[in-house]
Amino acid sequence: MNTKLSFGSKVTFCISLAVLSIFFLGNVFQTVALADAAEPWQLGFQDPATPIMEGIIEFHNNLMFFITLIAIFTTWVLGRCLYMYNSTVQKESELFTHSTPLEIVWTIVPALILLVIAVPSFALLYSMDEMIDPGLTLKVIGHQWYWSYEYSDFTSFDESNALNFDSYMLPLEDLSVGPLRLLEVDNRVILPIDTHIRVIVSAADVLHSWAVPSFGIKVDACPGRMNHASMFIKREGVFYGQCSEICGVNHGFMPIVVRAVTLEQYIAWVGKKISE
Ligand SMILES: [Cu+2]
Repeated sequence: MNTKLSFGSKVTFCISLAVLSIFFLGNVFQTVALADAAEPWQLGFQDPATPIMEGIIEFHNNLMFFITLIAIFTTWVLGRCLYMYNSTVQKESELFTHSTPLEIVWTIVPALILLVIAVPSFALLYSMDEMIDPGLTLKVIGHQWYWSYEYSDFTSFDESNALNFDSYMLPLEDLSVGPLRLLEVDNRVILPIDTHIRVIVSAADVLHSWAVPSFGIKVDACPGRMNHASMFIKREGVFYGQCSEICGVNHGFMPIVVRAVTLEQYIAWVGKKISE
């Protein structure tokens, strides 16, 4: 084989470059969401608001490194094979059929890559399951087709007034300029920042899923079963999510809106709510 760059090498090089650029496009041209909500043609993640979501994005970026390397390498190998195993290029067949050193290499290397990936993956997985001494509990119940929320920690002094409410999507005719279509609700969930929060999720009728991308939270709401998750919101803001389990005709119309406020504002809100 001559050392000059052959036509096949150029083709495989171009294909590798194309694959590489596709992988990079997804990361470089990340769209910046105006609110903490999904936006049309969004390619990247929404800005994280919890340490868990930060971890998820970090892990995603780590994986992208390996994925890019593997994609380029396998595309190159495939391209070379397609080109070289061709009677016009190679008249005479090579005689070897096995290569023990090569087989050892292509077993060990992927195993090592998996090992390198597994360590941060498990660390993240277990940290997501961790329940760190929650300061308050939010109970989320999915209904066809709205969410209801209970703040089980709070009742009025005579226990006649509990803090719970339903949260419906704002219909189109009630929307003014500003609120997001199909994402805004009549009653937002109010939660404090810098507090360990336990979220308990269940459903009253069919499967739903309570998901807020900026929090890195997606918990299935199963009838007759309590699922839980913990979160720690790091910044104030309004965070949008949607039901993420096909649950019937209005599945797309049961959004989630969480407003994260300071602890003082939160306490004031709770006081106002239970005295209503
Ligand atoms: Cu649902």
